[in-house]
Amino acid sequence: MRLQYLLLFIFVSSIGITSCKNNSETALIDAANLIPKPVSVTSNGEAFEITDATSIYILGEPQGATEIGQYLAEKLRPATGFKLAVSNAADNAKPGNIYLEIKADSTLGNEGYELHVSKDKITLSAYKPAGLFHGVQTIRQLLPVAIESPSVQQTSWKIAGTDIRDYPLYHLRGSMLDVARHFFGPNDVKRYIDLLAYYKINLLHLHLSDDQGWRIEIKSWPNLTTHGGSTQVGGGKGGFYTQEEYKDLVKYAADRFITIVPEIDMPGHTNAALASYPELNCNDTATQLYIGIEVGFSSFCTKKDITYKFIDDVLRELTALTPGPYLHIGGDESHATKKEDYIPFMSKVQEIVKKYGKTAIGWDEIALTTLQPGTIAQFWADSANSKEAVRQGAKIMMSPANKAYMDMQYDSTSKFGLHWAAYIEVDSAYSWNPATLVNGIGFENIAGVEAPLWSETISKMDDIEYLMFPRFPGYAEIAWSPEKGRGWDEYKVRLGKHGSRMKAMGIDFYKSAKVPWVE
Ligand code: TNX
Repeated sequence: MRLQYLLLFIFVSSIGITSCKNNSETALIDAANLIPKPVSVTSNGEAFEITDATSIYILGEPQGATEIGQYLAEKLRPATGFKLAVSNAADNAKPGNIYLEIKADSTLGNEGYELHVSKDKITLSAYKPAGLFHGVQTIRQLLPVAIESPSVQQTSWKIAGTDIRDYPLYHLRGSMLDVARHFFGPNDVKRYIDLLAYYKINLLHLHLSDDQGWRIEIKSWPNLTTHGGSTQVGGGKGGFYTQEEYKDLVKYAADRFITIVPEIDMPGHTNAALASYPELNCNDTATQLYIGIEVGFSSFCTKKDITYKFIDDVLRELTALTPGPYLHIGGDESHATKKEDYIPFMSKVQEIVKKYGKTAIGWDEIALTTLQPGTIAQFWADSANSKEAVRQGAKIMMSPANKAYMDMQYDSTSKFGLHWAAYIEVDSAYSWNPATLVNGIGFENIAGVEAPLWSETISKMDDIEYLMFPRFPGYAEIAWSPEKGRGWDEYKVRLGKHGSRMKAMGIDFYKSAKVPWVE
């Protein structure tokens, strides 16, 4: 009997050991850790190790690949301590290296990529540089968690052998940061951009003006920032971006294939401007600066010519700072503007946007007006408005407040956030489909998916991270990954494994009990 047990024990444990061994390389880089989940992933059982002898080679005509090679080298440097060289190569014959290539495969689209990892080499190819950039994020996620450490770590930098082909579901994948209710300086915005880039987001919507503050320097109307930017919710000192600082942010984002969409909210949400210039008010009297969190009490004087001169100046200066195609003109919660004034106002503002060669985006109320061809309506609350936009032939940006608003509390105990739309736990944030959420708004009507973060209750980067994580990776996946194969039960396991990665990145995330966290 005893011997039988002993033999059984030896037999069982040897199965355990062999199966561990067989899986050890693949387990390292199990695709289970990737967020957003790629279109297709297969494991080939091999593993590649990055060492200090590894080079990053650009194959063929660089066409923008060199900068991405350098970005990859930079990302690998702090934790590995390796200074990987980036140079050109005629072919990928030399083993032990990483190869980047722009290739003429338009089926990958502007943002898709292919990644092949074998024991000999890593080959990352794409049709456009943005695809290479997204592929680099996949490489980062395939490496051991320690790769995100800011200091040198002693470990072997192995990547499990894999073949990935990947491209996004939605063309626009965004997040909004409200820098008006509380001001966040350029360094915070850069960190925000880095966090977006890690999850293959390509759009950063900056809410630059509201009742509590005006945050972008407009040279022709200087009081907007000197006065209108001088405070914030709760009465702090506020702040604003000079045009130089803003340009630097636009470039920082563009280097990471992220387009900044600037928003000037109007005709409501305009108290900071109304406090800065009396002539923008119907009674020619400047309002007081505002540090509360009520909405819907302010309005530009829609009947004055000076209002349109003002908006023209602002949008002209903003256009000069904006290489991207979009200007967001707000249009939400204009409860202090009569409907008969709101409609011609928003139409005129769309005309100005068009005059400057840009495409307008507006919150869903904009559908009450006649939409210019190309105008995007951002669904946040009113499905009737959004359907009306679709009826007019417009595309919708999907930001349903009860699913995608990152300023909503997780539950009643959350230390920051509001809950007017819903409590949004991590599972609820993930479990919805933009293409079926609203009857009558299907995949073909949708321009993209955006997760907004309003800042009434948050004033520091740590607070941003607490509301953003761990919900944000889920929005990135909804926007990027195929609908088929998405499901909370499978996703939560990947997210759980991702926890240590967020920790290594210094992200101060909410440890939701819904997620099986793995240390
Ligand atoms: C609604 S969403 C707003 C914002 C608030 C937000 C808070 C939208 C277009 N308007 O002004 O900051 O709720 O959740």
